[in-house]
Amino acid sequence: MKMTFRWYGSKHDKVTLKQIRQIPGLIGVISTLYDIPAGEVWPVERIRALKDEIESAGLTLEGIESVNVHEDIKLGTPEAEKYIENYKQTLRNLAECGVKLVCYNFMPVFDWTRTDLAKILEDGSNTLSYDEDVIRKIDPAKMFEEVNNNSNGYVLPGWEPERLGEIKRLLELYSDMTEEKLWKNLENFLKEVIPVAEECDIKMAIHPDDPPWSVFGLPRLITSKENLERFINLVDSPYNGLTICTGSLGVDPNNNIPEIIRYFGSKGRIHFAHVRNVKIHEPRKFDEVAHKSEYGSLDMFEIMKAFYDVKFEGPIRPDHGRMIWDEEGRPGYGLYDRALGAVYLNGLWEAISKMDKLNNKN
Ligand SMILES: [Mn+2]
Repeated sequence: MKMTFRWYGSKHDKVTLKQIRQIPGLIGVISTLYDIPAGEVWPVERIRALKDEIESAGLTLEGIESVNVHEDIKLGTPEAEKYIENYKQTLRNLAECGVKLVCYNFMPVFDWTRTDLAKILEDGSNTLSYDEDVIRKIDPAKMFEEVNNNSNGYVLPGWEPERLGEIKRLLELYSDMTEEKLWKNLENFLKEVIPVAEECDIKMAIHPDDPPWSVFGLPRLITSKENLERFINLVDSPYNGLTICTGSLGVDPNNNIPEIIRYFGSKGRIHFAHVRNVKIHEPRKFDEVAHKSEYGSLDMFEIMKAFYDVKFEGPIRPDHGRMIWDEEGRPGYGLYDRALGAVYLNGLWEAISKMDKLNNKN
């Protein structure tokens, strides 16, 4: 595996490439052109400039997270075709610059959803948190406003303020959307895009829905082992793969994460991994916590062992972190706690690989 860090670009991230370069064991970043709206073609010169900037800081661009899918594609409107063509062109342009991995998601309207962006934990740090009771009581547009008012001045992915006016219209458009229709639209997207990804040698890695259940009555698909299996079979190509996000899938206790990693990893369909821990307090009520196993509901040793056992060679990144040491920044994406996460995961990996070699000697 290759340990990486998510970086939003110098205009959109307080964390610098210089800081990332100094985290022990970090080799590269996962980045994006954050200001390009979903549906538009990414210009080659912009991609190249991003790559050059990262490389001159002594890091590599290990992949893109995300190239967002336009809502019209998810809705399956007549406009979808145009946006799919643009998506393909973006993949070609990325390939021209040597990009080999693209992460994306297929969640309607809302990207990841939390009900508190700065819940205070026992140790005084703060973190992202989710409580289904809040979701049940709140109007989605109101929630959208609150997220924007509490994000320390940062624009959160999927929660761009210019979308607020659109939210009501979008929810209206999705009012008769069913899971099966959404699967169909996802299949149409993949049938168009995966052959281009194959030509371009770009591994596509869908991110699970976060949280992995329906929110505000909108259908969600990438939620369980069964649905991941259905997904990879929509287009049976090694380029049609997965991002395993342990914290997204892991808040549903029915999802056995090490087993999921072993199953899809041995099929060669995991191309990217987000590794973080979550503490489930009761069904559909959880906090994001420090990476170390004892703080959450996931066994990080078992998770890293599963990646090791399937010989996972793709990029891994620590996922969201808490805000610690009085850091203020983009919720979930501060420097310190994510850096601690990266080092901890690297430590587990070193121990697992050395124990394995030791055992094989005896
Ligand atoms: Mn994730």
